[in-house]
Amino acid sequence: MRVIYSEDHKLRDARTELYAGQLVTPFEAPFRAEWILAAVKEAGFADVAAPDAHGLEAATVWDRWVAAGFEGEAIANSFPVRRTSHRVPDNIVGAIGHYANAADTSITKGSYEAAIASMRCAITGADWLNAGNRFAFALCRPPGHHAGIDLFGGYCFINNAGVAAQRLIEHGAKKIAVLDVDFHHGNGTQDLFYHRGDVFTASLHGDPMFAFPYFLGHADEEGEGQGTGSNRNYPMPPHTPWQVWSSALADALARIKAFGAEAIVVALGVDTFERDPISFFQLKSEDFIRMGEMISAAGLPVVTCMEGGYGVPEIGLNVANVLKGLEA
Ligand code: Q9C
Ligand code: ZN
Repeated sequence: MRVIYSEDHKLRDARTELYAGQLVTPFEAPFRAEWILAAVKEAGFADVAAPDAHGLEAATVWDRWVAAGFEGEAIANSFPVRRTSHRVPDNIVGAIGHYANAADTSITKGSYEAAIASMRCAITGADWLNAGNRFAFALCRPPGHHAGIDLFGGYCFINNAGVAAQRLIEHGAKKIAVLDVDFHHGNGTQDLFYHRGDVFTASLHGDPMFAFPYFLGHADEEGEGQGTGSNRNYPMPPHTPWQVWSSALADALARIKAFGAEAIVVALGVDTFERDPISFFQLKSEDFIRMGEMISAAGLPVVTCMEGGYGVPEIGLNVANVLKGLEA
């Protein structure tokens, strides 16, 4: 298992998240990656490498926000919804609303650089598989699975797992699967590949009737056009325990095998943990070992990209347990 980690994640250190009608300290904060890195090292995963360099174009959002004279962090508050135009406004407030799918995620100085570093971890992880290795863990932060083709939100800016899948395809793979086990539906990843037949996307998550991202993730979303049949959603109700969750995982893995995937990109959130502060499943720390074992039993190369998992010290242990299960 190679672990890919960049210190540049620390450049994403927002002060504000719009949550429960207040600006709170973000759940998605630098300590997460530090705790996870420490725990995976502690568990014996010592092969930690920095990501390779991959393109960085200049981003202008933060500069435009500052130039507008605003003192707070850049938070979208107006959105193109039903019966509106989809032109991109010149005004920076309108422009960020155009590209946002949620108002929870503030943009700050350094957020873009951190998002690029996170994406680089995913690309480098995919390349570790491209070089013939079986397992990589891209310790991506900020996360990515809520970022759509042209949308940010849900703490995500660039869809790291999607980029990894594309990297594997561009290296010659004909079929790849993205398996999203984060508590939240992988709406961004679903968006990226919804019309494509070469990338199978599966997501196990809190039912969007009750959980973020609310507007996507239902069981009847199966893909369209060339992608018909290549998206699978497993929405589950509050208090779902491992016994139920794992039968959804078994079904997803069977479909990934039937699809003929040559590798799996795992979008790994450990916010399915019973004490996660913003989620409602009931997985226990030892369940994450079983999760890794089940995924490993598919017999495919696996690049794991870090997604969510918040607040509690166990996030590190839970991630290390998945990696242990994968290698068992
Ligand atoms: N009461 C990821 O796990 N806020 N993003 C939800 C719940 C947004 C989660 C509020 C959660 C985004 C990568
Ligand atoms: Zn999540």
